[in-house]
Amino acid sequence: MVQVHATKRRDYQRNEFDNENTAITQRDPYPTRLREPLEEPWLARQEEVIRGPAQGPLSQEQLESFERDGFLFIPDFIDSDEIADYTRELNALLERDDFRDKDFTITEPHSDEIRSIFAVHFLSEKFRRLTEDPRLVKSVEQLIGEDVYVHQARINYKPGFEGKGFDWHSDFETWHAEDGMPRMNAVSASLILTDNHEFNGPLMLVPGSHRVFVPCLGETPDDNHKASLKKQELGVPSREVMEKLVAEHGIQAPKGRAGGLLLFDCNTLHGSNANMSPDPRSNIFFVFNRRDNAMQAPFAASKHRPDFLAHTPDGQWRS
Ligand code: 6CS
Ligand code: FE
Repeated sequence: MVQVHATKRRDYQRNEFDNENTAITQRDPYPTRLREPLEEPWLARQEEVIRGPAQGPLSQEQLESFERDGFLFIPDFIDSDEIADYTRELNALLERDDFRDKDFTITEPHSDEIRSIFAVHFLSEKFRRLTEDPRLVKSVEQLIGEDVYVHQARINYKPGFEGKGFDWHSDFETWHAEDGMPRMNAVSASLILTDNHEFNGPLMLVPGSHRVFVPCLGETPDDNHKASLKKQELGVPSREVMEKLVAEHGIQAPKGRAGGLLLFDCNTLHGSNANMSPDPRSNIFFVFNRRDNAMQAPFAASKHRPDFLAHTPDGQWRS
């Protein structure tokens, strides 16, 4: 158990909850959104990285690669007919004028180009069926264990020239702080529908960073998601910590043809550059969580984010 220095305990205990829904003395192994830094630059991850059955679509070598790096790129996961089919469905959602001014549709910071549409498995039967595809679900279950559900789904549509980047972050840090995800038992599956090359803002990841939790500074303001989904400025590691982790692990940006699948651990640090190329970078992004890791009270925010961002195991959602 990491000792939190007495001088910091006040801040650390700030994450304790004294409302009737949450144990008074809930201890949080992953304190974040602090008023001042802890002594340590990061804390140790407490959960195993791989928690599922060895048998399934992923080979032993692929499992070892995910365990080591915190991510795994699988080329040609779906074929060209499926790519065309899902691309048509993605564009059909992008063209829905009635979605444009809804809260689940996020536009770019300085234009009304659509950047993301959330809860797409509730908006599209085709995408809902994709979340049940055994090639995907069985792979995910080998990583986080069986009995999973979709915690979050989105289309990331990084338009040519306009698509802005995402600052370095751990998804788990946000999901823990603002949605109440207790443990690191979730994995993101990003199905790339356009070629991801070096110029259209491919995802960059710090291999091995999934093994440490980086507490971030800055208390969570109400409705933080309204800004963070456009440009995340809170819940991002300090440059000093990023320098240390990148010096130790480097940066990798899996690139590949449309149809590839990128699986990455909920806590692997990642970000992406702006898309300065003419080519869009579109992907479908499903986050699978273990049912026994369903959301609790937020660990570092005053209230939950809207339910298009964090679903419950059997939850329904209406646009
Ligand atoms: O806040 C979230 O839930 C989303 N934000 C980012 C930058 N990545 C993960 C997630 O989709
Ligand atoms: Fe992210």
